[in-house]
Amino acid sequence: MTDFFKDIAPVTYAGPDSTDPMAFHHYNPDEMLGGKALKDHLRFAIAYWHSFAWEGGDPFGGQTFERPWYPQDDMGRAKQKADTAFEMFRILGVPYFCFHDADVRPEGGSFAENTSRLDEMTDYFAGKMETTGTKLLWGTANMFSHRRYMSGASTNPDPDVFAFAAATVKSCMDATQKLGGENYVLWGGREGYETLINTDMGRELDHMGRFLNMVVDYKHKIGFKGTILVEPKPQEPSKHQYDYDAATCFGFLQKYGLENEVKLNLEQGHAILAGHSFEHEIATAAALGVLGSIDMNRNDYQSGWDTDQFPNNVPEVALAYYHILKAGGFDTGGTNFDAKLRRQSLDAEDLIASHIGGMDVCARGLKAAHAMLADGGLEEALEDRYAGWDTPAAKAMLNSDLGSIAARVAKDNINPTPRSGRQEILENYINRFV
Ligand code: XUL
Ligand code: CO
Repeated sequence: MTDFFKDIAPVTYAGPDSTDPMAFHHYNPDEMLGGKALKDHLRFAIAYWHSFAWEGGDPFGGQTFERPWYPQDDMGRAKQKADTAFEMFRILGVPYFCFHDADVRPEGGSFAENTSRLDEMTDYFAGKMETTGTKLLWGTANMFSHRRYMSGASTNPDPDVFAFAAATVKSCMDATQKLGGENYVLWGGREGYETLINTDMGRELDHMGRFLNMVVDYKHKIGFKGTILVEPKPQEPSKHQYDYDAATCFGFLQKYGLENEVKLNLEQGHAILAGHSFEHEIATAAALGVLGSIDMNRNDYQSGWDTDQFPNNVPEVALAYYHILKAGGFDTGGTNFDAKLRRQSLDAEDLIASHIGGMDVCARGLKAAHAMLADGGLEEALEDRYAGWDTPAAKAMLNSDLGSIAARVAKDNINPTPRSGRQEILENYINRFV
């Protein structure tokens, strides 16, 4: 036990009419929705990096938070940080967490020292996971903060950096496997370029493809049962990232023969940076068969940065879960709060309240999505809109050729009549549920 959260009691469900700011109003973990408990639909995870490792800095100023585990360069304080993290998981009743190696252990002087520190910390985690029941949604390697990665990890022009990155991913996959992680994530913040003037893009993509194949080979070698996930993002920190968005990632996976091995971890803020909506990215991944997991947050629409704020827009979240439910819900994936406090939110209470709000918004969105699907209004509209394709002539056309189609259009004098897309009517329909 730490005294960081002092007298903050475990958060319970108080219902929508409660005014208690430290209670859930919509997230009732055991409430059943379509034969499945809310907690099993949503599979919430807390991001270790934002809640415990990030110190409140922004590009114009450093640390604003004061935490008993700072400075984060000492193994004793790393354990104190872990004690606090597991305390928060317990208070919130969140079933999962996610971490990078660099979030949980201080940087060592060598790969060997990094690995032994990571091992020591994951042993420490294992004991805590055993007693609290908290599970690992995914593990990952931070291959973007240290200066060695400034020109990329697997895409670095220096093969020694490729080697260091490969060794690091191996150690992080081992750690994830040891803790029973359900997925392993690769986000390539530095896998891209600052300028094309000094970049051999074709070579870098080939190296990244080879690297990911090695990750998949290693997964099979160690019998890791989880899913390998790539997380798309168009830019920031790199000017351009190769894993730009879901569609770009799918093209990359296909080129390197990995489309049946690797799925996507989609993040709302990254979708916005790519000029998409979150539901666009989810629907794209679902259509391509690579929907894996989500990082839930929101961006400030005016700032143009990846501000990683906690979600608070129910209609947006509802459409995201609508597409997730339509695709059959999560398998190994879940809802990871890749979200951080604002740098003025200094208090322990802020850490808890931010997650309460995020979990409530997700629960409301999920319930709205489920109600829409149960009502079936959008599905009926879709069926009606595409009904013409159910006719034998339309089906046959897809197996025919331009010449025969042209002959049929001329012979039958086919002259299409435009029909309304009924967008406003459907938007009004959705508003009944959110
Ligand atoms: C960065 C981001 C990362 C990944 C994991 O924008 O989303 O935190 O989720 O490396
Ligand atoms: Co993320």
